[in-house]
Amino acid sequence: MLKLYGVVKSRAMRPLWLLEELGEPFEWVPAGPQSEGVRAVSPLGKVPVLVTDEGPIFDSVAQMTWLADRAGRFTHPAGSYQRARQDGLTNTINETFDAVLWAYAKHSFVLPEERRVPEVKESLRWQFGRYAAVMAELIEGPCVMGEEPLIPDFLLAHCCGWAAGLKFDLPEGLRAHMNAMRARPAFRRALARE
Ligand SMILES: N[C@@H](CCC(=O)N[C@@H](CS)C(=O)NCC(=O)O)C(=O)O
Repeated sequence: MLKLYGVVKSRAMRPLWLLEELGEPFEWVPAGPQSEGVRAVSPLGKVPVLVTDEGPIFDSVAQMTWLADRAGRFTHPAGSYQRARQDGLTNTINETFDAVLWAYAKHSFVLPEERRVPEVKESLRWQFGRYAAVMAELIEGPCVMGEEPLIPDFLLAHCCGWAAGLKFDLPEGLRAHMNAMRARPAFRRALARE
């Protein structure tokens, strides 16, 4: 059986949510970054780690992609033009949302205090605002690529929840998308995990 290591308040929420959407049986192993349990399955010590019969998979987007491809759900088929567009959106969200939020977190509390540059945070907040405005325009509606949610929808909704927690401004289009995604029963089930 699949085993997912992580904590709800981390990027582990992404594969956790997708597993709930898919109704796939899995074992949830609540374990924080750099904990002994996580380091036993990942040399990076980062969460999430998805342990499969064939070995561990690192990185939340790789895990979501693998789960979606296997199930043939929440994704366009690999090799299709639509999949290339989908991957373009996924990678763009990673680059413009995840990377900016992560840099903000690193300079807030992740890095050792003497390595933090708090001055960069205002610039990151500004960058996020610019990217958010563009992303809001890219949403075809109600989901990123039309009617049905795909991997970039889960990623975007997760990043927007993260941003909202940091009191970043979210354009109305992104807030509406996030709220609609978070109203899904699978999200509520994932959130209820310890
Ligand atoms: N790109 C990776 C990033 C994983 C990551 O940095 N996870 C954070 C928690 S959300 C972590 O484990 N941080 C601890 C560390 O960097 O040592 C993913 O999407 O899974």
